[in-house]
Amino acid sequence: MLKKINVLLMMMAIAGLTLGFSGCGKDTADTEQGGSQLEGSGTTPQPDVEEPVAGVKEEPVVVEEPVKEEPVEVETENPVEIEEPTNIVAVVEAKPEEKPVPAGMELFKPEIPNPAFRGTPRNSVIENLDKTAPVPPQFYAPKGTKNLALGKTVSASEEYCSTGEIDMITDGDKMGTDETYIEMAPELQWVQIDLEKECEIYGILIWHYLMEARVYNDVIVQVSNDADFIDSTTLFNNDHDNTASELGLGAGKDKNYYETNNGKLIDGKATKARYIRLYSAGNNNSSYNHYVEVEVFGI
Ligand SMILES: [Ca+2]
Ligand SMILES: [Ca+2]
Repeated sequence: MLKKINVLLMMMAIAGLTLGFSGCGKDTADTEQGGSQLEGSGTTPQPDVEEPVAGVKEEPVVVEEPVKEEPVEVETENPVEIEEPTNIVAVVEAKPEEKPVPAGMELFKPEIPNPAFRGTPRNSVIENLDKTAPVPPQFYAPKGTKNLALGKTVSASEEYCSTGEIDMITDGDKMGTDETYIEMAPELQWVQIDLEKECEIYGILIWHYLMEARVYNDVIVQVSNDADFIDSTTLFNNDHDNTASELGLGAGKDKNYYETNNGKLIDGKATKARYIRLYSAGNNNSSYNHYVEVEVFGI
């Protein structure tokens, strides 16, 4: 009997211990949890986060695009231009636009025909050649200046042309076709335009031939008030070797040149004259002489 009571007491004691340990475990867990809360609030304070209020829409936050700054171009003073290698050795003269306009003058830019070269350029050795790149003609002249040669009478050193008619030189047609040029006899020949009265001449523009780049020999341009040119003014003379010595002008100081659709502009130098005479002595392709158009600008 006593033995049963002891066993019963022992069982009760064990049950009591088990219950006691369970309670201690719960207490320990609570203590650890509270410890971590203190630790968090003590070292890194959390920002107050506003809870969204039901029914109130938050305004969308507009994020501005970053402004891209344009790259700043830095201007360099006196930029150095590297010229392409070229066989053109002469210096191109300053264009009239780059100079102040003379009082009472206007800049004239005569109309030029379209380029009309055909075939392969001829490879000729030309003495006394102007290697300046051809540029469209332009010059200063008084207001009212116009082409006085248009439709005017033309005479020549020979009465008939082998191709075309002599008055085609002043008919205003300067297209580069087979029908627009005249062909005159070989060697030194001349054509002459009568302006019908004395005029002040500022520019003489010549197209000999448009379908091939040619150099015409002994291009001599004179003006006069005398139809026979006994007393005359020479405005251009590229007979550098004086092969046209029969004219008694001596060697010319102007250069030979390749003629393009820009024609050849001769400075009239405001010379007062009624007649214009133009010489030539064949070209680098043939001994024949040709003209498409001659314009005489003046008042
Ligand atoms: Ca013509
Ligand atoms: Ca010559």
